[in-house]
Amino acid sequence: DLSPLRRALISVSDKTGLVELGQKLAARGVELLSTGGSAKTLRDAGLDVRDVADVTGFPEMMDGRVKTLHPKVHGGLLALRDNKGHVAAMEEHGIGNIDLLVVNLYPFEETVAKGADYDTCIENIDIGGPAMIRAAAKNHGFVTTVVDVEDYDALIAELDANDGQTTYAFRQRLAQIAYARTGAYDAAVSTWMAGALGEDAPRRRAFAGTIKQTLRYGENPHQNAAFYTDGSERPGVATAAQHQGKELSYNNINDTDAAFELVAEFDPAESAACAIIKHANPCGVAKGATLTEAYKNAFDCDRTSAFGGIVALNGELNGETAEAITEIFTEVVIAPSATDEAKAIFAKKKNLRLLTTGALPNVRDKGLTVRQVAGGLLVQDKDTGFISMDDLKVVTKVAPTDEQMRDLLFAWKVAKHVKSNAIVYVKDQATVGVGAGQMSRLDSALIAAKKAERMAEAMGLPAPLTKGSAVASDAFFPFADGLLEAAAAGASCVIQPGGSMRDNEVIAAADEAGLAMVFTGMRHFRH
Ligand code: 93A
Repeated sequence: DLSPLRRALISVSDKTGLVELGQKLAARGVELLSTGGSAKTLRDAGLDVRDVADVTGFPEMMDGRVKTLHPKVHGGLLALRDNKGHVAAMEEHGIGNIDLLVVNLYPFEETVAKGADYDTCIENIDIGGPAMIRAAAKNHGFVTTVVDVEDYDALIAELDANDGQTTYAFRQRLAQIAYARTGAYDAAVSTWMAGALGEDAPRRRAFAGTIKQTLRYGENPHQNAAFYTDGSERPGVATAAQHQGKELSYNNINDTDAAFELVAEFDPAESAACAIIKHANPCGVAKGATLTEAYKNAFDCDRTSAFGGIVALNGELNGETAEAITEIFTEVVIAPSATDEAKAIFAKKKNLRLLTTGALPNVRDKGLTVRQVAGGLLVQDKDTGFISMDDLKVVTKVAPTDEQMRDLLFAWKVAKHVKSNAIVYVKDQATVGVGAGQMSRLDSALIAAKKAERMAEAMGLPAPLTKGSAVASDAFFPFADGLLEAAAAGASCVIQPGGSMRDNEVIAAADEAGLAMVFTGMRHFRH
């Protein structure tokens, strides 16, 4: 898989390191072809260089807009060296192999950053450079492509290590970098043009995805929005089939995703489960002997908020569950599949959207999350953190019973999907109070307990369901107050990461209140 390196084409805007690279290549007997400015720099350093114009038989023209766009260049980059037809074509048309391409592009991004005028930015859109880079990278079976000054040293090291040749693995890695560069380059051009167009900019922008749908609007009606797919096959809102109802909105898509990713935490082989989402937070999550029971238990956590919510199920939607869901207004239902009976029941509710995905996603699949901030992107691994019974450390005098342990682990799974600060009360495999998105952990504990009280009143229960519940906190309790609030609400056991400076105080408070508490050693912030 070694490829010899006899001829190089060098065409660079940034001349840093150019002479040294030229010298090292020349010393290895590599023939150098080059464009105007690059050729001059090399020649001035005393190197022997052949002009591309000499190869093509055409002068560089139109202010340099056309200099390398020629079959003698592109044929030399694209020809398969082991293909008889390609070799014959090269012979017939006098095309020579180009084994190495060194290009860095017109400094479009820098030109924009300097605040240059429109026409100057346009002139700095490189055409011939990306064309050559894409051609050479495509032919990485034979051709080495360098698009970055910072890779010159690696190229020389590679030639030194392989007697003047390059390995396939090396060329493939450089090809991948090459396409990252041309992709980012065109994305920069598109982003700049969108800025120039301002209000009139079409909603199609260059991102790492493919546009699936322009949306009616974004989070609010005055915001334009679009939905992009990233090409992954992950079962979920982007790949789901929609069976009925109007187009999903931006908020619907976001909430449906939150609902389905949460319900996928629960293995359908173990138990049916349901998650109901409002404003990206769960207002009810439950397991059940059947999906209908799971739905009803989830609904009972917060009947008020469930109105107009998004429902996700971890199994096939059947007629009975469909009937139960249609008792109140629901925006979207998402499930791996749905029976004909369920579809027929939903068909009568024209505002309800039904999505099926074919399967549940694997919540342990690695992936990235991306968030935009002013001037940049925040990219991180998806939170696939998982805790099992063996990871838990009992820190209190009393240990949780098996039943409490099951509720604690359930609460912990839900807390991972609640915006921080998250406090989740669980009783009998169903949430009974969810406190989300507060700036203080104490407030999340208070709000969740208050909601449980209101639900108890509405349902005519003698005491809120938080009595005897398990409570999860997505991050450690910095003080004992949040934990004491949970105890006051009737919680009997606690799951939290631990790791606070005041862990001892918090553990002492738990012991005093007779609570059982376990530490996970892992937190689940979600903002
Ligand atoms: O205007 S271009 O898009 N037309 C071309 O045919 C072409 N070929 C190479 N720009 C072109 N280039 C670019 O010229 C290279 O990508 C490189 O950035 C620059 C090097 O020019 P010089 O060697 O004349 O300084």
